[in-house]
Amino acid sequence: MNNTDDKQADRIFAEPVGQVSPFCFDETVAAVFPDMISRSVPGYSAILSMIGDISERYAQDNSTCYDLGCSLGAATLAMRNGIQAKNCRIRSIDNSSAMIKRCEEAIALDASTIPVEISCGDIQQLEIKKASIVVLNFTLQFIDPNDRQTILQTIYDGLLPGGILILSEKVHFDNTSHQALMTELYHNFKRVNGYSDLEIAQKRTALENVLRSDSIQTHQQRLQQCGFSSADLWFQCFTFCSFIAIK
Ligand code: GEK
Repeated sequence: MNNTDDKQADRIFAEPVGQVSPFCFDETVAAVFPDMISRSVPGYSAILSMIGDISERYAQDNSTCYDLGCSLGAATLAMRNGIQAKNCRIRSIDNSSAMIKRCEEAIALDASTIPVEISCGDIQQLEIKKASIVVLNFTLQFIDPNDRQTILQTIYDGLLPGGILILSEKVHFDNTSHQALMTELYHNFKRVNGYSDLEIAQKRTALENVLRSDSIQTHQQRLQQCGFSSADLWFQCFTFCSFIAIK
């Protein structure tokens, strides 16, 4: 992906701060985002690569593919380079202007001719129409849990028959000892990737009440309730997973 080149190092939580502010996707985060997400989400680059492969298989002629909560456009680029169907377009949206500015720059550097419409806005206000692929790559977790069923239903209704939703999320486990093990392994992953215990702790505090995870079962129940004919996990590492739901 072009936008993971020349990564600026994420040191946002490296120094102790008295009071940790709630996490937000501002310019400071956008500037280090490729480094932050690749060192914080196990399997992130593998998921992107598979989104490219899945797009090759599921993009339909004369349809739109959506990247909801696109950040710097990594999944947009993966889809754009995977799609083989004719007359496809991509709609990418994020409500962080700092992300969208950098996303536009990254897409402009990409050689593919598939049209991409990038906009700054709330995914909850977006109309989804004639969609063959919708990607929510680690975005739903930032939406109010009370609004999640509605947005998933809007996506389902806007998908063409045979269309798919790729939903990647951080999840939690109801079994306390399994949750503790997954958290420990995850923190170890972050340590191996160069984050200190202070950075891990401060980021965790910043994400409290901002990233609200669901269990795998809750996600699958919601997807079934929308009407998806299947909703299965295709990726999981610790508390990070991705579902493919087929209409
Ligand atoms: C990737 N998908 O690299 N409307 C629009 N955007 C939103 C909203 C909303 N209501 N809420 C949050 N966002 C990307 C990574 S990051 C995941 C996605 C992470 C946006 C927010 O601004 C941010 O850019 C993105 O969702 C989540 O494949 O940082 O863990």
